[in-house]
Amino acid sequence: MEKVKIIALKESVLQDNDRDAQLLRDDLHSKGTCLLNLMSAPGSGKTSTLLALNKAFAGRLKWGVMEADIDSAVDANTMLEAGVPSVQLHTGGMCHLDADMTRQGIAALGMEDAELIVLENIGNLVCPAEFDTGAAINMTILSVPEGDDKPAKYPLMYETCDILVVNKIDTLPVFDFDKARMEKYARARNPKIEIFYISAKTGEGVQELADALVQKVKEWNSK
Ligand SMILES: Nc1nc2c(ncn2[C@@H]2O[C@H](COP(=O)(O)OP(=O)(O)OP(=O)(O)O)[C@@H](O)[C@H]2O)c(=O)[nH]1
Ligand SMILES: [Mg+2]
Repeated sequence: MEKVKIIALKESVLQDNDRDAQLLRDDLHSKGTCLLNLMSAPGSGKTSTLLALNKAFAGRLKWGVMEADIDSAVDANTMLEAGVPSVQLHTGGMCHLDADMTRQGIAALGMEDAELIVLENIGNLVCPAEFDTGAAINMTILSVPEGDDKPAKYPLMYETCDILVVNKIDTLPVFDFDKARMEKYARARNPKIEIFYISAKTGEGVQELADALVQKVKEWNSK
């Protein structure tokens, strides 16, 4: 098995993260690379969704993944085994990545020709939403077992994101998850948020999400 590269990120010395994030976004854009920041609570299905997307992309995108965690190399190994170039980033206990940490990860991934780089951020609904990573697309996952009230309780996450993926819809029959209520809360925070319903387990809805992402990435890179 290919040995996964583990990078211990250094804390950023830059104070102005927003400015640094914009520099990174511009730099990636000039190279034709779209960065997608994927955020959610632990266990919502970030890695499972990336695996499902890999199949649904069907080779249409040259892409790689940065897996950020406090510890372990589980997620990067999972993606590598699926044939997706990946590195594991360790944040030294921090609950989010900022733009400079993201830049270190991109350098370690070493994919100058990537059309899409996904940052699987630390599982957390609060801290990651507070830091611009330089991503062109911010995407969050809410899984059905977490409950339909999360957009009301963690508003910044939904305000920050362009795309909301509701995952684990195969479990809808056993949870009291009210889609209309969830959408009302989410759109109250962010009227423009795009919502996709998927099951990373059964594959339902994944093709629609993959097609939308391919289109957004190509649009961003050719802008
Ligand atoms: N029933 C069901 N289970 C799912 C689905 N997607 C993921 N899971 C399960 O949910 C658990 C967590 O999935 P992960 O993909 O590891 O979640 P994650 O968000 O990457 O987790 P962290 O990286 O630890 O934050 C695993 O046991 C998955 O098999 C789904 O669509 N339906
Ligand atoms: Mg994961």
